[in-house]
Amino acid sequence: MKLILGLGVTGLSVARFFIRNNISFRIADSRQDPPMLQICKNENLLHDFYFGDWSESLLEDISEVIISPGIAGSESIVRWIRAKNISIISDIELFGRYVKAPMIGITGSNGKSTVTQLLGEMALASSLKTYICGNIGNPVMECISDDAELYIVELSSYQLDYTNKLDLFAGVITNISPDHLDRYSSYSNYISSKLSIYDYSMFNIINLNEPEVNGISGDNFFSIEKNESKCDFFASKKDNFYEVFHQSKVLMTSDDLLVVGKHNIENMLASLTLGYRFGLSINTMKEAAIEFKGLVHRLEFVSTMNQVDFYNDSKSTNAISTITAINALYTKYTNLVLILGGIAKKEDYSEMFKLINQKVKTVVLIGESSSDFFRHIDGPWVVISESMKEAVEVSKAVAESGAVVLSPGCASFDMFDNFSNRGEVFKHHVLEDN
Ligand code: UMA
Ligand code: ADP
Repeated sequence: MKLILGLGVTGLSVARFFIRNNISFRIADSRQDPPMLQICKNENLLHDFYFGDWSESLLEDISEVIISPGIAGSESIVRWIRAKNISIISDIELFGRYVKAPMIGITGSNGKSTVTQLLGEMALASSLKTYICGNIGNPVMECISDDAELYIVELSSYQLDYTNKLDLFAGVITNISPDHLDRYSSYSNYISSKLSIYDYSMFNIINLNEPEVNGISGDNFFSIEKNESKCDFFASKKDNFYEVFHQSKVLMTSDDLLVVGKHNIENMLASLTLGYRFGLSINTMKEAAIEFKGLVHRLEFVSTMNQVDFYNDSKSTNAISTITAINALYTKYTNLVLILGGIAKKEDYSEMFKLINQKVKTVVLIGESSSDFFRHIDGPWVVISESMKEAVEVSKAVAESGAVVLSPGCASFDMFDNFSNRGEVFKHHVLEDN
């Protein structure tokens, strides 16, 4: 019998698959009332189940465990599984056993979802029956389909940690910077987790700007301003914009795009290189890139009100993504207001504070990290707000002819359900007196 551990969206997708395929399973979650419980009841998926503190008896008669990515390897249940030598796999590995169409995998610290979505739009524009799935929020086990021609799968390090076998047509690491360090005993373990994608890829796609992938033998390469001759796609800054080259010819410039910032050029290069390796037409990819509006909550343009532009970058949950947002905006706006804070990650925020102190006019702090962050801000006007509503009101009052960006650099769970709830609340308050 199989054991599904965790009843979030991953556990639910695996349970549905097992029911459809007459595979017997037990399902367990350490929470008394896990998020997908009611749906499971409605769909009659619960036959052998247990909710509450982990117990070793859950492992009786179990031949394999399919574990949800949110359950850390340090949990007692994982230690018991390992001690008993029971096979433990991710939903991704399970998925790989059943799919027939090629898979492209995308991991990295930032930009995974953007690259996954953009490549997906390029493939869809090429009329391929494409499934965009994985950590992006669409569990892979919901996407198995006989008519699929391509799966584009976002892979988190958590999913890679529980994956032992997988056949990817191509894989990429967008970039690597410290993240999730509460889950890893060291930064180098986190890096190894990311690098493991290349163990499963037939073609390794390499970002030459990322030093951590230097030792990996690559098949296709991209970069901004580095090793042009080696690159399939390359970007270079000219005046105030970037030119994107394919085989020494300018394919497009950043001014052709709806998304902003150098990081989105990096994401574009990753998607183009993966698509090129897969055989998508350059022109179709270019058209899809030009039409790409970006993802919600990632430096998403919300509205212009009273000559102030508002951006929602709620998906920024680490220092580097806030640095990225400031870098993308400060040249355009001299009056930049930043809404920052939440649950700080166990990482070094000093570079972020350095940039904030140089480039941001006003910082509005929210959440648990407020008093700690307050001590590091020296230069901008800084105010602590108790709620998102208050933070938006303060920002509106000071942002004259400039921009307000919510780019928290922190997790959201002190004040919100998740990053998307945080972004929606922000947008609601931005638009409420409109
Ligand atoms: N949990 C328990 N007890 C359990 C099981 C889970 O307390 O028995 C907790 C976990 O510690 C975690 C939360 O519940 O805090 C959710 O974990 P989960 O594994 O049940 O999550 P799912 O609902 O299955 O969603 C997961 C991914 N979540 C995580 O990796 C935490 C989703 O990524 C992903 O979209 C989904 O599978 C589909 O593949 C979210 C995420 O935050 C968006 N990912 C991290 C990131 O992008 O940085 C890695
Ligand atoms: P991920 O799926 O890896 O979390 P997203 O595409 O969802 O990545 O973006 C998450 C955050 O990182 C957003 O704040 C976004 O603006 C920022 N970001 C996106 N792409 C990059 C990149 N290539 N480098 C740095 N930051 C990025």
